[in-house]
Amino acid sequence: MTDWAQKIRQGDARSLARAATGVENRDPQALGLLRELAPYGGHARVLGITGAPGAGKSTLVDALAAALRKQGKTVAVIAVDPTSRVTGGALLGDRIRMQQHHGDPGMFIRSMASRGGTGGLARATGDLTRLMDAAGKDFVIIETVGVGQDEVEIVDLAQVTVVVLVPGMGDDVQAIKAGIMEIADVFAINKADQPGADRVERELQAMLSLSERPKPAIVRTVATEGTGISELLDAVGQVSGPHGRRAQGQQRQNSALCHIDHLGIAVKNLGEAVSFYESIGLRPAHHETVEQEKVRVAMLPVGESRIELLEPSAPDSTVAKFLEKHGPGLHHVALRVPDLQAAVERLRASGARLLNEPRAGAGGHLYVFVHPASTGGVLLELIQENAQ
Ligand SMILES: Nc1nc2c(ncn2[C@@H]2O[C@H](COP(=O)(O)OP(=O)(O)OP(=O)(O)O)[C@@H](O)[C@H]2O)c(=O)[nH]1
Ligand SMILES: [Mg+2]
Repeated sequence: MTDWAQKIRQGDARSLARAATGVENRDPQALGLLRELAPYGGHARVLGITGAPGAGKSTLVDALAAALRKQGKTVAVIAVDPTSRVTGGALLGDRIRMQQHHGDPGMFIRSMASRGGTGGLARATGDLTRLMDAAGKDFVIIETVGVGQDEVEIVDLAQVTVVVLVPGMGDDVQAIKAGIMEIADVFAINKADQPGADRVERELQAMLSLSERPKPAIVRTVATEGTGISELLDAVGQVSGPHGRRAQGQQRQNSALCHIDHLGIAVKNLGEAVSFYESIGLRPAHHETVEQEKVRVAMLPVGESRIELLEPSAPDSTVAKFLEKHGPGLHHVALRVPDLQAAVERLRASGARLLNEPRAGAGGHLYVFVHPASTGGVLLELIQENAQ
């Protein structure tokens, strides 16, 4: 691991700030660092906070971050302004916030304004989010104004999206972009200290009653006073926790589409191994010798999956080397995925180590191997059946 990456993993705030700037500027060295750190990611909860200009998003993010810090959680805040409407005032506000948290190594705050280009901001936000995740931050909070396409993309990064509404919007609730309404997992009615909170809530309820999807929670907040913040965090937890709506939906979707195709087990003696599995009721569906891999194979169906017993047919086969190094045991796990090319692209983006380009095996299936260093210690084979 490079020195830079090591420092970031150790929580060095200065190294992280330098990396964030490099990533924003698409500096090749920083992007290399991002790839190097990718295997450490995947732990952070990513929250999106979106809403109209001046709704109190920054104040709310501040209050959320402070509450999380009190719980001992580390937090990164990314404030994004895709509309280029950032005035001196808004930037000044963000600067004051940064001073408040100055010196707290568990807190990282970065503001990004559009530089006139389109699309680039969503990408930079994604990269910055991955950097913060890999650096070990428990929460990444992304603040963005809910107006355009960029924000919808930015909010796509979030596991949970909070849409901030305020009293006085009245009928304007109807006018809020349908796209933004659709992405809300939780609604915060902020500035609930001002008249009209009841009315916005009624409008919102009425609008949600027309929708088919599960009802998002509605939480009233007064961000300036810290009121409703713990309720908001609870509502967010309901969505993103292991039993949350979002998590369950994704799990169902993923587990329906992916299957364990087979478990590959390296053995010294195929005959002995087969007779063991026969003694617990399994039967080999077929035997073969794969010349290319220098390996003899017995496939034993187990429900929808199989156990693949592998015995080297030559001393220089990879399985023989595996046996020498590790002894007999689990050699690889093979997952069947619906779209191998898409999986490969996601793996590449996250910096995973692929051992080969996707290639076609006998029978027309596509497969790729992923190095154990990226998968938690076991060689992973990804397979797509019937890939024409
Ligand atoms: N009365 C009241 N004022 C609030 C509340 N929350 C925020 N404000 C005020 O609303 C103003 C805008 O707050 P910000 O947090 O900067 O709003 P924002 O949505 O981040 O604004 P932009 O980033 O410019 O879109 C500030 O003056 C806040 O002090 C609240 O709950 N009640
Ligand atoms: Mg703001």
